[in-house]
Amino acid sequence: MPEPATAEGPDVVVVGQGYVGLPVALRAARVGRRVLGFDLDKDRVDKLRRGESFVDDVTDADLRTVIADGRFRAGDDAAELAGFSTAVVCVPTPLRDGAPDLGHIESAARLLAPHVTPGCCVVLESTTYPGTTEEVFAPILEAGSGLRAGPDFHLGYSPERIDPTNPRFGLVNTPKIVSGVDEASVRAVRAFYDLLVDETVLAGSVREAELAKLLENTFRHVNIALVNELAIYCHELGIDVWSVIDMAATKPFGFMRFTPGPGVGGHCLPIDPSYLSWQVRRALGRTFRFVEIANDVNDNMPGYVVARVAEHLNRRRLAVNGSRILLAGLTYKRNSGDVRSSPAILVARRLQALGADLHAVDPFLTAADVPEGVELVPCDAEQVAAADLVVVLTDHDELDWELLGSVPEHVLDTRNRLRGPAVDRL
Ligand code: SAJ
Repeated sequence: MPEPATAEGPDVVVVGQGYVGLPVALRAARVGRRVLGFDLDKDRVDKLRRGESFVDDVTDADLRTVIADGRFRAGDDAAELAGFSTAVVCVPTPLRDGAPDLGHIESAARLLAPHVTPGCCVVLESTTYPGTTEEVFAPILEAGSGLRAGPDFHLGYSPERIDPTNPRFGLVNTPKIVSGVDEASVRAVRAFYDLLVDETVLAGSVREAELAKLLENTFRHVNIALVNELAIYCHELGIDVWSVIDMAATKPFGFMRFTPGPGVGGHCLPIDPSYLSWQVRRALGRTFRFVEIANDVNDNMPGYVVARVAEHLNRRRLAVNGSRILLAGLTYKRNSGDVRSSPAILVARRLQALGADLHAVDPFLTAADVPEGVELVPCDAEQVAAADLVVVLTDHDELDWELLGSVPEHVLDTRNRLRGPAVDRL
């Protein structure tokens, strides 16, 4: 698709065009800004230039509209960053050997620094530990521009809250926390997002904004670990943990439902809480025990599921070794095609190591996505009948649940998707 020429350079640049950056770039273009979606991944940039989206919440049509309007273009040449009035950085913040890896943030700062001009505004959105914006990101911008964050250019932090495939909440209708290193920066950051979203919420400081995001995900991680550990004990006590959670959830206040599962995957929960515990350990020499315990419990769940598989087969005088097991769902969560840190993949690998004959059904995946030796098969009667055991790991809505549950005494369900007394559940 030919790229319409844009008369001038971008006034907004968004560095990082993934599930966070692309929606931000598209929204800025939609509200009339001239936007450059910048990414170092040339293949990703080529797809965007062709009007092809690779992000759940952005359609090809969304993309082609703003390209045709001349409001959005994708680029991978740092020279194209020149001239921005607002830069938003939405790059990954993974862990490396258990510690925060700020390499992408530092790289983005180095790319932007030569193009930082007096009065411009730079915002970091990537999830990170308190202090990153002012102690890591700002010094690189200042060194590369000769300008000072605050007095010369505006700088702030606004945590991303994108929940891919969420049918109710998206960028526009999710309150956006904003912050700045000084009053003028607060005004500039807030003014930018006030154009993009329904509601901005002012944090008392940049560090508060950074920590608020970590709290959001640590809260989930800890509470998921709570119900995971409860599930283990309920199984041994002969109590139905799913029914217990349903009962507790009838309380209209002071309780929030979380459910057990095969572990915690994705791009957020396995990582963000460890940014917090790492910072507490580094800054205070203390152990953030809740995070450490939650990591331990959640990391243990794939192994626990494998133990339950062995226990289930053993009751039928079958060994894992040589048993034909059909895994239902391999991605990290329902209705997502993302396998990053998926606990289901860890379960598959462990069962494989024990000699199981593994087949899997997952409508979101291709054979290339699944571990070698695991055969991706259609969800059909032949596959279910041939399986010694069906293990539900990720309960995608579009799987044939009536078929998967057609032999309930041959099912271990880790997501409480299948009903009936014969089904074995976490
Ligand atoms: N999980 C459970 N039990 C639960 C909830 C989740 O086992 O009760 C598992 C999921 O299966 C998955 C992992 O935890 O493997 C993470 O699930 P998640 O629902 O937290 O989904 P994520 O990782 O996509 O988290 C995102 C986060 N969004 C951002 O960081 C912007 C999180 O803050 C959102 O609250 C979450 O989506 C959401 O609510 O869906």
